[in-house]
Amino acid sequence: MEFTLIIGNRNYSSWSLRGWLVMKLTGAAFNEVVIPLDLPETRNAILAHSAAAKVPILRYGAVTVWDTLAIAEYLAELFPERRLWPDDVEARAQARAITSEMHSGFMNLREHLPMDLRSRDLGGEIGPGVADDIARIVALWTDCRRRFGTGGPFLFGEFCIADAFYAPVVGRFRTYGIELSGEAAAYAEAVWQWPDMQTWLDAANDEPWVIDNFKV
Ligand SMILES: N[C@@H](CCC(=O)N[C@@H](CS)C(=O)NCC(=O)O)C(=O)O
Repeated sequence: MEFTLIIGNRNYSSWSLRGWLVMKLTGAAFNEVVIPLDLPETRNAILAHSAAAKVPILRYGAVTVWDTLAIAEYLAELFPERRLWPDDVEARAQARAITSEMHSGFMNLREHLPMDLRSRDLGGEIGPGVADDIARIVALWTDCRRRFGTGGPFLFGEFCIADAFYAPVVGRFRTYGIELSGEAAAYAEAVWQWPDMQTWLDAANDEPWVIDNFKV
């Protein structure tokens, strides 16, 4: 059986980036199917794989898993030896909490600073809601690094699902010129330099599609 991950454009699809980084953490080979977003044929192309009409989607034999958090949990169960969540129960609870917070929150950031990995100086609107989201994320990163990050440069030491979920935020901070300092700056740099992130960024740079004002 083979894994197939269906994703959107690498430059714009933040959920696809998260799912893909988690898939890479498993070390398993997988096929990638890219469906360009925001085109007249996009919806039907995604519907051919999942009635939820969103990417990413993971297929493995008879199993189809849609929604990034469900994909991450499924892969964590299939590959326990790869420790996709932190080993320590307290660290794991914190990792799940911040991953869930990303999955269901930060709506202002997502609305006003959409992911556009290869663009710079876009000057998105940093209103009070966006500023609150940024402050919350910086506080989370700093807290995780101080309490759980001794074993490496990531939130819980080694790169895990929580880092995959915040990787698009690292991209947004670059795109919109959000200045970071201290632990948050060092953490963002470590995520940016993560080899799988660099692979994704190179592919995003090479994509032909341009979408104005993509909002996810
Ligand atoms: N809650 C979903 C959100 C997925 C999502 O919103 N995906 C966007 C792309 S990043 C999408 O598929 N949009 C469909 C479209 O634009 O037609 C998840 O966690 O996977």
